[in-house]
Amino acid sequence: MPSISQERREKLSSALFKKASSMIPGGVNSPVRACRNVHCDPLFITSGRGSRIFSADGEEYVDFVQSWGPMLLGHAHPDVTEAIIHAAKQGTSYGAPCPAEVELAGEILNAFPAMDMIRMVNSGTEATMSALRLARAVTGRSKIIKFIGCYHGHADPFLASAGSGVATLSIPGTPGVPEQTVADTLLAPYNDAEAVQHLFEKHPEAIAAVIVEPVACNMGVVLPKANFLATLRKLCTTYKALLIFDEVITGFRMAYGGAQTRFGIDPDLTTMGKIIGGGLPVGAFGGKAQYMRRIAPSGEVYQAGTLSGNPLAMAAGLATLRRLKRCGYEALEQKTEAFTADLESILKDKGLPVQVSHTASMFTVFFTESQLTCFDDVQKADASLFETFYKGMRKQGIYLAPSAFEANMISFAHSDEDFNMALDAAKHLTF
Ligand code: KE4
Repeated sequence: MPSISQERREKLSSALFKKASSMIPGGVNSPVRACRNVHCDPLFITSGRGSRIFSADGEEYVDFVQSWGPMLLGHAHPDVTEAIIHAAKQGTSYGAPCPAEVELAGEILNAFPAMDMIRMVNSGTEATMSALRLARAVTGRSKIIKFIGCYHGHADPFLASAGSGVATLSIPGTPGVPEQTVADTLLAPYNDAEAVQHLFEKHPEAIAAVIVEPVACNMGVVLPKANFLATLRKLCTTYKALLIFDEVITGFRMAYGGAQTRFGIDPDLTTMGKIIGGGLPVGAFGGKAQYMRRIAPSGEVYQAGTLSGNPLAMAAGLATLRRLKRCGYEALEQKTEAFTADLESILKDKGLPVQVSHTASMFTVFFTESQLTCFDDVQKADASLFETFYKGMRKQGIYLAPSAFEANMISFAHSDEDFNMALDAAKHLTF
């Protein structure tokens, strides 16, 4: 890999971006990839291996995005690629049940004891959209509570002050979503259980569900305060609403059993994605049998998908989970803790207002010394310092999330060399 200080070439990526922009809105197939709020062109990536990715310009980067979460084993893990190749040689889709769906369902349900049943879909958005429909059907109620700055995919009901892409692009809600659709979406600040209590007191029999990221990752990494999640559990039980844990990111990352196992909270429904597909398009929603049986065709709540349970995606997910079961999560968390502590002190030594929020194998660099409990707090972070940080690290071969409203991801493939390269790059930064 070229030396830290040598600037990376990006011309071919920029040429590709120009061409893409004439055919694909914003030149990307998902907004956050466009690097708009750090005012630079995105890199076009041609391959990945372990902790590294390789650009169309022939440059190598230490990758801390890891496809926004799925690649907890790192890129092109042989278990996963071999499983996909093997499955592909049999065919790619049957539109009929296949054994791998049963196996993957079993692996996930074994790891998440709060779930009795699960339905595979093709993205996190499909998972949360379907879980919401189920909660509304089960309770006969329409309103939902979500938290400002949390992101649950781009289904209409959730696009009211969402985090992630929408927050990065500072679009409060979005055109195209009818007023009446978000009229039933009640908002509360993350970590504010009192606000949730007030909403329940105001609408005691109208709230179908509370949906929450058990660790907020889409406003950057913001941890739940002690008792926040437990209080949500109590309130949902008291008011007969369903508690939905959106574990699209935290599932199999916070622990092999996700955040719910780590925090000891028993949600009624769980939504998943990313890691369970090993990099292929998979989402899932699951929960107590009494609810899940209401999903068609066992029940009357319609939900469907041509490629749900796709054999290649199931093979990739199965290979990933089976390998993860043998991985040391605690050791990875210790590496993350050590790396983020060093990164924070390097940046602080430059006199910057900075904190590196982290948990498990995720981290976000916030250029603010304010407390980090909710979306208003993270808004105080200095965007221009973040841009300088992002660009300076990328020039030195360190590929970070191009937004302070995202979580950077560390995989089991990241080595001490990777961490040291990132720390050296940070040392070379000038602000
Ligand atoms: P997808 O539809 O993108 O598979 O999942 C939506 C989703 C649902 N819930 C949570 C907690 C999520 O984080 C996501 C998607 N995450 C973003 C990044 N934070 C995906 C990246 C992107 O939008 O390109």
